[in-house]
Amino acid sequence: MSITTQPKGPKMRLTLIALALTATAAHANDPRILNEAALGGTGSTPVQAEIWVDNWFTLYVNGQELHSDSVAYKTERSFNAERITFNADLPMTVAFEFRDFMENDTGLEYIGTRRQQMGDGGAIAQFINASTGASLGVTNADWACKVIHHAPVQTSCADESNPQAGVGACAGEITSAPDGWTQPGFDDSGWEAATEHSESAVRPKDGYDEISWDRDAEIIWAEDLERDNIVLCRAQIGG
Ligand SMILES: [Ca+2]
Ligand SMILES: [Ca+2]
Repeated sequence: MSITTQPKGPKMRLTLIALALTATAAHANDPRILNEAALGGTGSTPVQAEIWVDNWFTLYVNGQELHSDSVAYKTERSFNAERITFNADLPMTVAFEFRDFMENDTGLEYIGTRRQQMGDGGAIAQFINASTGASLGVTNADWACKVIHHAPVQTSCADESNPQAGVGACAGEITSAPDGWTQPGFDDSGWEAATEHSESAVRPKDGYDEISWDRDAEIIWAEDLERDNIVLCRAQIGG
């Protein structure tokens, strides 16, 4: 009776390389990581937008709702990138509603668990002419933003054993979006400039690395990554 030993070395390495390639391909094709959609629409310029948001967004173009993050807002750890194409007339007004995940108006997540925390946001987007590849605009401090959900008012809320929305440290500053805020003619002169945040502060994950970001594209949010939970940001680009 003989014992046959499996050949090791090159064959094993090839198997590992094949497995790694398979895993990479599966990752890139996973719509939960990078969702691609052709939206059509009217307008004279074909546009491609690439967007990554922690955790969720809706995009309006020239006052019309165009697209929402394909991974539902309430999905835990819903990190993913979106690559969409559509037609638009330039210059175009792009307006995002960005949302950081929260379980309720305390602004907290994982409430009642050891992971109870405020959670943090962050968003980056770039727009190109899909025919020529020319950049139309990227997120940066030139964008104007308005916070419509800020909570909790004091960070100590995150340490409470039974945090109650609207009570004490867990109160919030919550308003509705201003009428017409997505429209090209809306006056955003009273809004704040977007705050640019570093990769090390935001720690962008799933989907972010699938995109080749323009070196000028910045991760934006309002000033407070943790307590500014719903942020409206807009800009006129492609002019
Ligand atoms: Ca988050
Ligand atoms: Ca938050």
